[in-house]
Amino acid sequence: MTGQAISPELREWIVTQLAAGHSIPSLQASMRDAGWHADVAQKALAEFEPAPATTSPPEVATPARTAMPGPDLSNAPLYIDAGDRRVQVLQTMIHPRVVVFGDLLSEEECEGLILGARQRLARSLTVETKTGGEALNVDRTSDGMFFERGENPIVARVEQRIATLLRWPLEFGEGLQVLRYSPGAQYRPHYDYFDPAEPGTPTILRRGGQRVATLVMYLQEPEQGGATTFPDVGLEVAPRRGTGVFFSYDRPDPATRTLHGGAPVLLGEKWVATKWLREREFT
Ligand code: PD2
Ligand code: ZN
Repeated sequence: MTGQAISPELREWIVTQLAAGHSIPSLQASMRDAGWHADVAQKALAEFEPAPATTSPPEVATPARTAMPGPDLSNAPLYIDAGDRRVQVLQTMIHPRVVVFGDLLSEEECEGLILGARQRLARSLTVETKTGGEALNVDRTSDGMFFERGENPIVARVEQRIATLLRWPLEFGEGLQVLRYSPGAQYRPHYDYFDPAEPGTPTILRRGGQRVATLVMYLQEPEQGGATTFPDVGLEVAPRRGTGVFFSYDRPDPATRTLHGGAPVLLGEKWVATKWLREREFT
C-alpha cells in the first residue's frame, strides 16, 4: 500500500486538466513528476479513460419481414374455407414455405381464364430489373399476358378467394398473369423477388414494394412434363388442373430457398395463372 489516496481534489484536478486539453498520458507524466506512484496515477486516470470503442456489428443481410401472406395452418387443416370454396391442403413445407392446394379453382374457372387470355397471348415478357422496363426473356419460352385486377367476374372471384386463403389484402396483389407452355417450353429456375442489386429494382419497387409470395395455379395440365420445380430442396409439384402451389419469401435473398422453375413441357400444353403478392398496395 502506497498511502496515496485518490481524493476528490485529485479527481477535480484531473477533470480540469482534461478540460484544458491535456491528454491522459501527459497527466500521468505530470503526476509522476509531482511524486505520485505510477500505479495510483494509472488507477486514478483510468476512471477518466474513454470507454473502448465498440466494434461495429458485422453487416447483416436484409432483415426478414414478419407479416407474411399464407394460409392458416395452425391446426394442421386438411381443408381451408377460402370464402366461396373449400380448398384442400395437399402438401406443406416449412423452409422454403411451400403449400400445395387442391381444388383451388373449378374447371369452369380454369376454362374461363384460358378463354379470356388466349387472344391476348404474346411471347412472355418478364420485368427487366436492369432497366425497370420489360424485355423478351430467353429463360422463359412460354407465351403470356396479364389481366387487370378485377378485370372480369372470374378474375375478381379468384382474386378474392386468394386474398381470403392467403390472408393478404387483394390490393397488394399484382394482376393475374397467364402463361401457356407449348411442348419444349419451360421457365428456367429463378427467384420471383426483384434483385436488390439490379439498377432497375428501385423503380419497380415504387408500385408496391417487393414481391413476398407467389401462387402458381394450374389451368390446364400437359400430358407429360411441366412440373414446377424447387431445385434447392428437390421438390417437384405436378401441374394438376385446379391445383396451385404457393410459396413465400420473407426477404429478397437466396437464403429463402425459393429458387423455382417450370420444367419443360414434353407433351401437350400447360397453362398457368400466377398471382404475385407485394409488401404493400400494388398500384
Ligand atoms: O409455370 C410454372 O410452373 C412456373 C414456374 C416458375 C411459373 C413461374 N415460375 C412464375 O410464374 O413465376
Ligand atoms: Zn417464378
